[in-house]
Amino acid sequence: MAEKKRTESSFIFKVLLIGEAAVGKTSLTLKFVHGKFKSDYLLTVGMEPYSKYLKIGKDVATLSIWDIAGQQRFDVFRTMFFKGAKAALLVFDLTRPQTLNKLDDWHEDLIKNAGKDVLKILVGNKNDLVDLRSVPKKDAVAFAKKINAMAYIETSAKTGENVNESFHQITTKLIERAKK
Ligand code: G3D
Ligand code: MG
Repeated sequence: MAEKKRTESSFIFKVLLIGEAAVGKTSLTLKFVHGKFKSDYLLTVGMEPYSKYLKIGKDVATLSIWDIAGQQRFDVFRTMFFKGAKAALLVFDLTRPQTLNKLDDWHEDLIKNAGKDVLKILVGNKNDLVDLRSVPKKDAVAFAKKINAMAYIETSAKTGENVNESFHQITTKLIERAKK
């Protein structure tokens, strides 16, 4: 009797980008989704999620990517934003140390609203601004460890460095988890 062989499976994951204003959340999202930097749509207006289809090995996954606008942090939409999220990129700006410090609050919000099992990756963005860099790698690594993030990655939405890698890493892990 012929048995149908399972060759691929598909998954849908809600992924959040959180962090202070102007760290590059929208830029990273657009770079990943459209491959572009500095588009006309940089302003985060609402909460319309972006959708991206990814193929990793034999698996396919659709990411529903939610990029929050800073000012929405305290309003009623927050519940909707966090609800059902499976993973989050906690983003800070490598040229502004206070944006890393502030991730403590964002992390607290995340856990409170999305649960403690949400997968986290710490992202230090604007890696291209080498001369302005003011966050030592060890500080970021220490924070990643403290919040139990799966990784710390330095990115540039401008050059594209490590942008795909960040989303791929998180998706690979999400698929792994979903299969368990
Ligand atoms: P946000 O969504 O987190 O608020 P944005 O941040 O994506 O709107 O980005 C804020 C500003 O930082 C934008 O500049 C954007 O172009 C810039 N930016 C984002 N990522 C990078 C990066 O990796 N490198 C550099 N050099 N700049 C980046 P403007 O001037 O449009 O306000
Ligand atoms: Mg934005």
